[in-house]
Amino acid sequence: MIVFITGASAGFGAAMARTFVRNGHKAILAARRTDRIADLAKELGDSALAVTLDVTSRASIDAALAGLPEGWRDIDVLVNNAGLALNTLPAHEVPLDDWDTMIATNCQGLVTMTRAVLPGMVARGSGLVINLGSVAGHYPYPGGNVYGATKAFVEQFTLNLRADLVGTGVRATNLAPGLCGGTEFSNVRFHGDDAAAAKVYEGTVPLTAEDIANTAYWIATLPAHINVNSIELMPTCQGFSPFTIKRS
Ligand code: NDP
Ligand code: 8X3
Repeated sequence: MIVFITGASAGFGAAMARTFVRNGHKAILAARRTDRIADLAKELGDSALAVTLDVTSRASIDAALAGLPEGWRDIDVLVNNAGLALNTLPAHEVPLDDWDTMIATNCQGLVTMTRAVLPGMVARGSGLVINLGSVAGHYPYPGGNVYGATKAFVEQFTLNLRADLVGTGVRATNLAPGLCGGTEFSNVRFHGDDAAAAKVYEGTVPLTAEDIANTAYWIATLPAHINVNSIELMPTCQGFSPFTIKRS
């Protein structure tokens, strides 16, 4: 299989690249930090290809795909993993730029990548798009405002892809993890405040990037007649809260 992974310079994406290559597949490692993906490609050898990509730029997506060398163009699996949360401030205080960046990356970038790769999959009569959703797209929480909304978008877009793709042989999955540690997700969310990021995982046994990579690999290696529409994972230590009721 040829697997195109956005956001392969860190976290889930890097773990997925290692998992797919270790199992004998080819991985295209895409992200903005060229040095990171180049190092990872070097570690993984001839079965990995580093491609600089900013998913918020249509020109960057077009250039990345047009520049794929012979033998790397027929993408079997697209993992739309590039994404981020910014901030946990309430809606009336959070900088609007943070919202814009999340929408541009998690929604606009994801749909643009998908639209660019899908025609080849449909023409070949097979393929899989795995989109990284989140529990934040299923359950509201304070400060989740636009991040959660982008992930709800990802889930509904994925299900609507399924509606369009029935009969084409192309599959689509929303992979929605809960609390997951060992990635840069919270460092990015707190704009580089590493102490605040570390606090998120204090006293927990979170999911790991390897757990998510193994799940993506399982989905991608299921028999062709099985489509996982949506899958939600949480660490055992994570649960649900009751409704908040503000009493006078
Ligand atoms: P990381 O911050 O560790 O990795 C995010 C990746 O996205 C990086 O490789 C980054 O690369 C890339 N990225 C960000 N913006 C862009 C862009 N504009 N163009 C290309 N690549 C970009 O996060 P995780 O691995 O934890 O998260 C991966 C995905 O999983 C995200 O979509 C996230 O929302 C989702 N998720 C994470 C959970 C968690 O708890 N960790 C739980 C549920 C979902 P670079 O900066 O080099 O471009
Ligand atoms: C990441 C999980 O709970 O921080 O998508 O929103 S959470």
